[in-house]
Amino acid sequence: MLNDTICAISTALKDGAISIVRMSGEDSFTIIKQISDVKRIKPNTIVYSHIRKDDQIIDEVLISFFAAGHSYTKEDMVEINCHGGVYVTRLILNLLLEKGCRLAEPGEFTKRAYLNGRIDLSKADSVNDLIRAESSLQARSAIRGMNGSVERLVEPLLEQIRDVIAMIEVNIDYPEYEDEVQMSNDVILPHLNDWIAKAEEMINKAERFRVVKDGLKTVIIGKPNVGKSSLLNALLEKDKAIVTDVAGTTRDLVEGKVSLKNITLNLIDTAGIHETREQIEKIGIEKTIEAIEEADLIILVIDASDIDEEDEKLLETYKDRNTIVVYNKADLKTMGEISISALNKDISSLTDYLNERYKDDISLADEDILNNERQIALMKRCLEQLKEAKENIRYNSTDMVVADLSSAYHYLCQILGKEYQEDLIEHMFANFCLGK
Ligand SMILES: Nc1nc2c(ncn2[C@@H]2O[C@H](COP(=O)(O)OP(=O)(O)OP(=O)(O)O)[C@@H](O)[C@H]2O)c(=O)[nH]1
Ligand SMILES: [Mg+2]
Repeated sequence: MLNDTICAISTALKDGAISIVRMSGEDSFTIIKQISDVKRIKPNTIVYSHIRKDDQIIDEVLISFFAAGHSYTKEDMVEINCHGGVYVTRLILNLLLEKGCRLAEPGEFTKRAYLNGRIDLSKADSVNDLIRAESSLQARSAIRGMNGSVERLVEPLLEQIRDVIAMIEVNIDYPEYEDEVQMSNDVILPHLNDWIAKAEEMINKAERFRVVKDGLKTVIIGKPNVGKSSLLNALLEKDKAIVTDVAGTTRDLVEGKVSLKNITLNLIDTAGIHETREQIEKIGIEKTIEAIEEADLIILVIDASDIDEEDEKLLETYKDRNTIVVYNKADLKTMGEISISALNKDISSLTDYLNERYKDDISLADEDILNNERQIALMKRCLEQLKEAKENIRYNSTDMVVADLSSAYHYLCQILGKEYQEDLIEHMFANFCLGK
């Protein structure tokens, strides 16, 4: 039900200086008058007051009033800034419930903002992303989203597809109007190629950014004893993994997380890869292979002082994956572009290289890009439909092309949470004054 009045505690429910209890809906102003000293409400103001229950003062508070149309939800809203004890905050919430408010569902204030047309769905996504942000990159991209980055990105593509659908439909429905542009295959195809390239670029950038934003799943691999665990410890700046001079020390996966300037690495140290009959080590190596499958980045460690054909084999196997080759034990012998001494915690050539390598991906934080899984998944479906349309153009099937374009358009509307059918029909009638 959209027109009932909802309430919730908007701050974390733990002891603190201040808590905020929020109310939204048409009875908000009536209810606040019943439980406080407020007699007349002047919208968009904050007043000092008391909350009362059965004439007893429960708390001394500040109350903000927002009139419909000028609030977060676009409905009448009240925010009560009360003292932050859990007990008092709950008491105020219960009072609102007694007076007829309903407890809001998670995200319901933002849902109302969307349903009442204050924000589109991509902005609502971003509110959620901002609340859940754990790093500055995540927060930066969420704020861009709240300021309409996804809309700015998707809307032009959506409009172009809509225009072409409308023109094809007009050609079909009104063949007698020859002065309208004829949407032949020659006209449609360049548009399709352009849209496909744009959709692919949006997906590519969003996925690259997602990796740096959420942290690169990074596995450290190599032969036994090359210094993988020493490198993990040096990156984490603590002795997380056991290091010994016995080959085959690490058997299970050891995990850790490190932030280097801008990027975050979700690190996994693994068992050294080599031929072995030893049962536990074998299981460890199987786990290593599984971790490699899921990795965004592989750091292949080689002992520069002791290279043999097992290293060559690993280089050959992983060279086509997203692999960085690191030559360790630089205190004994230096070689290669990235030369480190994990033992001496001298790993700056690796960290500098990583920061440089992902610089472009990190700078995507300042571009308009798709922000989350939901949006990326819908753009992928849109791309599939555009490719289908291109396929169907070759078979000269106008009906199929229109159906594909409509689906593509539909997915773009879903990204922004728009009603696609209505929008399309309205546009067709508005743009084509055919005197009918
Ligand atoms: N001289 C030198 N020794 C190193 C360096 N890094 C690691 N070592 C030594 O190499 C040996 C093996 O180090 P680990 O970090 O356990 O190697 P690992 O690759 O994890 O070995 P496994 O877990 O057995 O596969 C230890 O004796 C380390 O002290 C380095 O930069 N220089
Ligand atoms: Mg190890």
